[in-house]
Amino acid sequence: MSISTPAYHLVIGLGASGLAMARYLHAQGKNVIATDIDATKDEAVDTLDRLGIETQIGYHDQKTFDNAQVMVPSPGIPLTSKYIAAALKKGVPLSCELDIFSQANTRPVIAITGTNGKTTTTTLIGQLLAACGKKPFVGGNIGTPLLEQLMSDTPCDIIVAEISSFQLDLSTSFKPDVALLLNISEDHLDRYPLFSDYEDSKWRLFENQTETDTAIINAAISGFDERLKTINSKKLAFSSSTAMTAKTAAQIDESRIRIRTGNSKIAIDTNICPALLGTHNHENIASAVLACLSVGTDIQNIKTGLKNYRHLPHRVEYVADINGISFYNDSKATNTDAVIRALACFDRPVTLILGGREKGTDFSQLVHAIKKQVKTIMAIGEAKAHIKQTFKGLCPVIEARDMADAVNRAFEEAGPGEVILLSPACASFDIYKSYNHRGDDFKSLVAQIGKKQ
Ligand code: UMA
Repeated sequence: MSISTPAYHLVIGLGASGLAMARYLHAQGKNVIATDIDATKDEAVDTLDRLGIETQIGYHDQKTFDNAQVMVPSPGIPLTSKYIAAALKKGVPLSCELDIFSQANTRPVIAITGTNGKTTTTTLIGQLLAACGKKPFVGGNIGTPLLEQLMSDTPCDIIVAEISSFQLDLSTSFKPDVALLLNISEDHLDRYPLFSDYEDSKWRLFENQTETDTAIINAAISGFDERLKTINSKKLAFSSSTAMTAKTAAQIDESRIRIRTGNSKIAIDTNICPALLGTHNHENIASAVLACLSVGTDIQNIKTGLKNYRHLPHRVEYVADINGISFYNDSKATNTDAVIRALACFDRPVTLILGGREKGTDFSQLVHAIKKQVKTIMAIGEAKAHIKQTFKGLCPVIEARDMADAVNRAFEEAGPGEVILLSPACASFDIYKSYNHRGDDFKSLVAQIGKKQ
């Protein structure tokens, strides 16, 4: 880069989000430089080369950061990155995918955040809106960057966006028409110094909303009443655990979800959607129905959509029954709260495969659920010694060599009528490329056992 380089946007990170940002900004006539610390980003570099976008790959150059007109980091890159922090000190401003999207988007947006269930709820809302005759674009943290919608010709009349705390940290102008906060529990404590920092980040989803917008919030979230006072939009609460109040728009009990909209009352059977088991999923259904009603869709079409819902893999996904033992893949459970929710789906003894790369995980939060339901723990990955140390007094903890060893030994340990559940409470990156990769490995190992029987 020479001194005479014209003003440029610096896109930092060339994963899904960064690549979409670089392509979009370039298409808008911006001068773009893209950088990624990883030298193996060949595919992304090829794409950008073809567009004539300059790349700096395998390193970050502080001068490139300091001289940028604007830095646009990918959500996975913390602002404490030494390059970003130094450039911020020099006054280089930030932008992000959410804000760039918000400036250009003209369609209504339903945004979903929460520690757990956001991908399920996002997918569910997408399917329910489609059942109501809408043409939703489903994207964001779920996998397809929101900017892809702006670059696409596919007909779309509403955006359904899964939003992470990392994305909210970077954004200043995101203003969803309907915003859902499903729950908040400990996660990402490797990135946030305090749990309250993570909580603050999640509540920022409502920051720019006005009275014409809608906020849909789980009333059981700690600090609910206080936080509500800071929100300007119309508030709809849902809950499976707190008593019904004037603010409650959906109340969930074992058999029914009761919805109040204006003067009308709607009851939905909790068994309406066989793929979504457990109270946490009934909360997801309640919030999704409220979101769809908020954008003017019809309850009969929503109910049809619920009956036909196709569930996502890797979320308490039924895999197989072999010799009376049921296998479930919950590889997406990368924190303790998700494991507690998964265990709550079963009333049978569970052999639990737990472990991977820790994210500041406090395993002791699992003690109660493990005492209640888990027969044996198969500990895997980097966390296995920590897991053994935490749970050895509660149930047998076997340190498995790898996933294959864990699955085979779990099959030896479990008996007919029992469950083998992969629900790791950890990230996958110690062994796998992603939670999908880990879940697929689990499923293929189960298939191998099935073939041998
Ligand atoms: N990188 C650098 N410099 C650094 C650090 C990283 O260049 O100092 C590079 C890496 O080499 C890599 C790129 O940055 O090439 C990765 O960026 P990223 O982590 O933001 O990943 P993306 O592929 O762009 O995916 C992101 C979201 N990832 C994260 O927030 C960590 C995806 O969510 C999201 O689907 C995607 O944008 C599209 O919006 C994933 C996720 O794990 C599923 N999210 C977390 C979660 O759900 O818990 C928040």
